[in-house]
Amino acid sequence: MELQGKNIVVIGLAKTGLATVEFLLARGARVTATDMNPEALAAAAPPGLKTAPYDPETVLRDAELVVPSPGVPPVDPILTAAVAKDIPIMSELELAGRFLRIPMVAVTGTNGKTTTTSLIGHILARCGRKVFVGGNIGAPLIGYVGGPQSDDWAVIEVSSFQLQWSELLHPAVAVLLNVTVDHLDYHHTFIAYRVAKERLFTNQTAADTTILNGDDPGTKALLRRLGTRILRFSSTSPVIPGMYAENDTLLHVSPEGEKETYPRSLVKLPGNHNLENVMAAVLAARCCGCDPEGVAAAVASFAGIPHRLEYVGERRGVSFYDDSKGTNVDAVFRALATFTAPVVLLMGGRDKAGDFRPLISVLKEKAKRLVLFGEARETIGAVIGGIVPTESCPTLREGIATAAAAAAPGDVVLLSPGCASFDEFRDYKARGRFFQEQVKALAHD
Ligand code: UMA
Repeated sequence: MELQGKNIVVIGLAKTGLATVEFLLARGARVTATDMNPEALAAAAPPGLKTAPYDPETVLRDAELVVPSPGVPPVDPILTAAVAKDIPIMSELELAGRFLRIPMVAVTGTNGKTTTTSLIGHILARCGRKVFVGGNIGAPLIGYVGGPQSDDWAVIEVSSFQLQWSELLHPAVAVLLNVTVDHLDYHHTFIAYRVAKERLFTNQTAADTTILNGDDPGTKALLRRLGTRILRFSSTSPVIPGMYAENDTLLHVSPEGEKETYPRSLVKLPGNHNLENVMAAVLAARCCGCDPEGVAAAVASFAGIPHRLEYVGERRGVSFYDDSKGTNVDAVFRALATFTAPVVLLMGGRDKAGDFRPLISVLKEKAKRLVLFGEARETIGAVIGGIVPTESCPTLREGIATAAAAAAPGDVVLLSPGCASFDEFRDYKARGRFFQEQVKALAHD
């Protein structure tokens, strides 16, 4: 793809936008950048970059290509104007994919992406492969493809936002962990969200591998459509070829019928959903040529990722868990389902048009109290408030104090917000760090 002299518009000037600008300028493109936040726009300083106000007419005047940041929704006025004017739109991932020279393992799904991506990276590295781990997990791929690309594999966490404007992306190994309702504020319908996720497989051929969740009802339709080497994983029933749980064992059966087993006890991460994430990661790592012994040792040494059901500590006999990364309803469901002790659940933040009704049964079964906080507290309260005793607090700080006071020895206090963090925090990490600091400051007795 020739970029020299091309007029390219970049929307959004945070992590992705800035890395994209740098890549494009280095390749001789004429780059105009814009951001709805005037401060971000004013702060953008790369030499040679032209900036423009957030106005479709001005920004798109000579545009030949538009690269939006992942957080820019399709209904954005500049994007809708670009569509109307037939100006091509490409996500940063799509653009980066066109310059990637090493094979890609791509991981998408509503929940578990970061854990699975990290684990695949961890296994590959422990098995002696050189690996770049990036994408939605942190470092944008565009920043990598501008460099020497000296790794064996790129393991990329892919969000539905990045797939929205993607056409030729071609992972050698593609993993779809699960699809449940999320990001309706961006995609508007569940179908549109699912379609975006499945765009990951569009360019895969018989030489490529697709790893799917055998327990996801949408997988059946995909099985009929895909012409790839398909492997499935399941925590409930045998799936061949693929990997499944049977009593204390995880069984892996290859397409050639070869069997290998892994003790279930290797998996240190809590919950059924993590068992699924581990099986998906093992399948991917085996596809990348890692040997079973190396894979087993790497899985056993993986302790999980921060803010994902992370154990924070114990205060007065109460265990505190930080699941700040649980920003949608399904994540809250999975987190709650993990515990056998009574849970005081902290939920809230900025609503993403989530449907909270699916939580009713698991709340009744697992939670002794619900503490709602932040901007979404009334919206959530209107749907599930009162299912168990419920309190409402304006901020997370007050929510934590209320939850700690309500918990008795033997209980769990779980922050699994089911919402974005942006009403009070920069991101879910800042929210998780705040929770951990507050918990550590609680009295021991
Ligand atoms: N902006 C606009 N117009 C808009 C929206 C935003 O101009 O309509 C501007 C903002 O003012 C801001 C910039 O765009 O200056 C922000 O862009 P962004 O939201 O795309 O954020 P980045 O910092 O570039 O981070 C993005 C991903 N963010 C989102 O998808 C919302 C990060 O994923 C990702 O780690 C990073 O690229 C590197 O790849 C975060 C995320 O929340 C973790 N992802 C969602 C999730 O996991 O659920 C998909």
